[in-house]
Amino acid sequence: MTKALEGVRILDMTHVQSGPTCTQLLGWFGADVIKVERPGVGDATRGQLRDIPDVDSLYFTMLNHNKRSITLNTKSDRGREIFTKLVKECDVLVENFAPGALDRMGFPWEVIQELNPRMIYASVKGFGPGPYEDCKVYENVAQCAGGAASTTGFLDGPPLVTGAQIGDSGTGLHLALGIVTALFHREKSGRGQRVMAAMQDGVINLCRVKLRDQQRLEHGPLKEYSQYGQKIPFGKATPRAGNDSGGGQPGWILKCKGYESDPDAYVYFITQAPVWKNICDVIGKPEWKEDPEYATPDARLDKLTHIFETIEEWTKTKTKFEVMEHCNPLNIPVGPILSMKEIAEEPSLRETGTIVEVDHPKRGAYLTVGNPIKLSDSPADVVRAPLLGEHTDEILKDVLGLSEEEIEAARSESAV
Ligand code: CAO
Repeated sequence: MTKALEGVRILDMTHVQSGPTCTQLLGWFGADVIKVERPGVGDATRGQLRDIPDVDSLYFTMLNHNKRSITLNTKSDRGREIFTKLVKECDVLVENFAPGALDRMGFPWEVIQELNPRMIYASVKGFGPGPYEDCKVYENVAQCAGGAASTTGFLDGPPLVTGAQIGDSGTGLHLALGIVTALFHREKSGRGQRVMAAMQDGVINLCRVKLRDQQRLEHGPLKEYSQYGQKIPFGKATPRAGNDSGGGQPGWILKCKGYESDPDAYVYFITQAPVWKNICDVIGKPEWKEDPEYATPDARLDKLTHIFETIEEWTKTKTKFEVMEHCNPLNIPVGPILSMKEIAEEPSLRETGTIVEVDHPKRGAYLTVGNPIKLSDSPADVVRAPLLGEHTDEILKDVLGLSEEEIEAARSESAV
């Protein structure tokens, strides 16, 4: 069975997290991803957060599956020559260097376009054009500058960053969509184009509902936020909402049986309006079904804290999985707070290929996250990340047609 992106060749100049998540996705869809790394150094993450001495870190291996690695010094003359050939042979160039790095190497967009008019040149940068365009950016900077941190956390605490890597992996996803869209466009136009995804923009996109609330604030308090019922006045900006649901159906995180010793014995509970009567029955409050103080969503808005405290009295008598068992048949939307340990051990996630065990020649078996996007006719096989320069000779020979002598010359000049 052919893969969706088979035949598409990616010149992967990415490093750290945002860019590599993008090219890993393209690799899962079947593209030939050629990861270019500095000789002897490679992607900095190979050596970061190592759990086993002298073995590529999980940080690197979990972000670089389904790629081939070539080492190439793109700042040497011979290296630039080889890189120029690669530009001509590839369909997409992806990079997430600090602003201007590729220009300084001698490959601005204009040069790339001239070398290969069909080339799609895709970049992640921290910020788009404007006052911060020259800044280097990491995950948490993007979360802060994109509005996520100011709206995450509890009302009486400082801004909080989230564990979900919305700045890096989130922007990698955005960029991947931009690339396949540009590939689709190229089918009609015959030309490549420049694709840009700024991490700040990606986070703002994911925080869209918070900009919604910012504008709603001008017309009165945000009644679905717990602080409304707690009679805490709203300020000028969208506040931190704790565990409030963020949608039209109020929700909160509630303690379950064992919470005293298990930090993850909690459940997310949504008081969805259409199943309110079922909720009243299950928590032992049938009188709330007809009580005008509780019977309608509007009447409940100023009592959410009390309502969730009452529901919690019930959830505390059950494990998070028992809460699921009781609520799911009644169509009450609830979700267990799963620890990473529970996720790693969950059999159904192994079966769908969302959690995959991979074998690595130096580290042995490790777990990774497979492709979360499932295509029926193009299933993703997860292939271990390459060792540094593992495919240098193979790529120089098969993709560029270099002879043994030419490869040896490049090696003697430390270009590869
Ligand atoms: N051969 C020769 N030189 C190479 C090379 C190669 N194969 N690959 C990279 N280099 C050079 C680059 O040209 C650059 O050199 P100059 O500074 O002289 O132009 C240098 O290596 C390092 O690039 P960098 O500045 O991008 O790396 P950094 O570690 O200092 O910064 C980061 C890292 C992530 C802050 C920065 O790349 C960045 O802001 N990227 C854009 C935003 C982004 O993607 N951030 C998310 C990263 S994941 O958290």
